[in-house]
Amino acid sequence: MENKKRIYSAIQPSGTFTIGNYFGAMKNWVALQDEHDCLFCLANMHAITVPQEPAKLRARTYECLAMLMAIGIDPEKSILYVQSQVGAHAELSWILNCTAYMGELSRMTQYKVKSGKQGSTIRVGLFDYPVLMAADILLYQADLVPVGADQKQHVELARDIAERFNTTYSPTFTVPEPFFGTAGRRVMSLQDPTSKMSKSDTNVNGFISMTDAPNVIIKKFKRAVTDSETEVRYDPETKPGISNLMEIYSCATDQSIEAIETEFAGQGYGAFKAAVGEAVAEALKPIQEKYTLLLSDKGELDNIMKKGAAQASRIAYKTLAKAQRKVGFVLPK
Ligand code: ATP
Ligand code: LTN
Repeated sequence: MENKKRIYSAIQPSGTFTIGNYFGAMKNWVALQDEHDCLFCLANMHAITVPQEPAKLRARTYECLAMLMAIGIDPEKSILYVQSQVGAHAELSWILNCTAYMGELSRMTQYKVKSGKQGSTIRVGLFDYPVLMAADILLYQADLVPVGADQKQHVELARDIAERFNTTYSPTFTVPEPFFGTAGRRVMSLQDPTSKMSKSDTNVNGFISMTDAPNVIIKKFKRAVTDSETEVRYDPETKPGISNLMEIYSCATDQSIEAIETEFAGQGYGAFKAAVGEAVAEALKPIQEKYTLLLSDKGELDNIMKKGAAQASRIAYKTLAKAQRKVGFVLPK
């Protein structure tokens, strides 16, 4: 019990989760729950770094909570909570803002990509987002942070901030390590296999949402962009589209890439795309059934949030007080 590693991860309730989120991040979380001390957070404070409709953000917070439970996150085993319900995140962020450098934040790829699209109305929060993320992780003294490949740079920044703080004052924070699952580290868009599948993509054919109906899933895979060859062969460099579909099929069926190449040898893309669509629809079916049931009881979801926030607060405020003391704040006596 004492030696269990602490795991921390979070996901933004900024849209309906996709199979990219599921295979790249959330599915790994489920497997980690039994062996580790886990905290999972719905990062709604991160979500407002880009404009959100308040009513939608509120509704999605419930939906995302229900989805996390539907895929197997068990609030009896893990601490599952909503970020804005634990005030320590905002408070530690401020202290870490006074530790982080403008230069290192300016180098974050995600900021460069997202800000490029927004021009002068870009929010300060979007620039500062990696500091809030560092606060999330460091508040809980996390050892491991399971994320998709796109978040690696942010976890590395959290390490740098932790090390700098520890050196400037004295050891305060555990220095976290990023942690990647094996398959599905980066699920790509079905319409542009060189960019990642994203829940906020304006082209709905680019992603498979966790709540898409089976016929929609099958249709989206049929339309997936591939190359002009016909051979089902894994080669992300020259065949990114088909390789992406092979990874998705591998995640949905737990088969190896080699086994898939053998299974579909000589069959062409049409049959393979249909098989991927069916496998994904099949894998999502039991999750969708649980999700509908969980979402029908908002009162119970409120109770789960409340319990999670209380559990998370106990850990977070202890770390916050430690950091406040280190920087020279007088704590209320
Ligand atoms: P948005 O479109 O709003 O930027 P997103 O779909 O990229 O969102 P996030 O909320 O930023 O998702 O990410 C949640 C988790 O899912 C992170 O750990 C991230 O690394 C992972 N993730 C997101 N998209 C993918 C993907 N296409 N492949 C693998 N992992 C992913
Ligand atoms: N920024 C992440 C979500 C996130 C997170 C975190 C992940 C917020 N805080 C702490 C790991 C640890 C994202 O958008 N994927």
